[in-house]
Amino acid sequence: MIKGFIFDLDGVITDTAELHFEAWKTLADENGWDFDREINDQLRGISRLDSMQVILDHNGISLDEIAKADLANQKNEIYVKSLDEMTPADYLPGAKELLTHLRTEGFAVALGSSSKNAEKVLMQLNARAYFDVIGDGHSVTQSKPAPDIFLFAAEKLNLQPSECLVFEDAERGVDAAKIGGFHSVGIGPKDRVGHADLRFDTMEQATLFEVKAHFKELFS
Ligand code: B16
Ligand code: MG
Repeated sequence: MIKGFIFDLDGVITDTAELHFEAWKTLADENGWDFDREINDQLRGISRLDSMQVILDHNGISLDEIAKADLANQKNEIYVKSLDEMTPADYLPGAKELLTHLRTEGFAVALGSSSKNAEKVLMQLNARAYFDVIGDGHSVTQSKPAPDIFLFAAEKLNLQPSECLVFEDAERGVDAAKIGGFHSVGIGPKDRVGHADLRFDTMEQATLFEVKAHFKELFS
């Protein structure tokens, strides 16, 4: 039976991808690196330091851990500053409605994000009250596709992975859910999240009615 829902943040609850892109682009321009939307798409769902590594590899640059962390911090400062502009109007269409519906139906709800800025994003959206448990970039060390963040969230909800549905917009996020033994809902195009148990193009289509209809036997 499905008793809990675990949501990724960026790309599922709100679209911070554009803000991440702008912050990485600023850092890349300052350092004369090549960086475009194609590279940015590879950063979806992976941690800040792993993202930094992808960008450095793409540019054939090798740096020590301290220099890498310093650059990643610079990017983070730009990104965090841009979060100040985020408001409760910035949910992805359908996300707030689904979270509200889950609350009224009494499901357990957790966040399972790779971001270390998840609390700040939830605060800007005024979304904290929708979540019983916050799993974020501070909760585990191994980032997606390791299933650790979702296992952490399920354990805190006192649920088994088989009792939870994970919502993800990243290929590696869906990989993580599957490796962990969770049911999965992919948000986005087939070539990115087509391996999820159920897929919607947008969160607006991902209503509780549709989800229940698909996983009929798992809802009583
Ligand atoms: P931060 P998610 C991920 O969030 C983003 O998709 C990814 O692009 C970002 O690098 C990562 O968080 C780390 O974010 O720099 O704020 O710690 O999709 O797992 O909610
Ligand atoms: Mg995401």
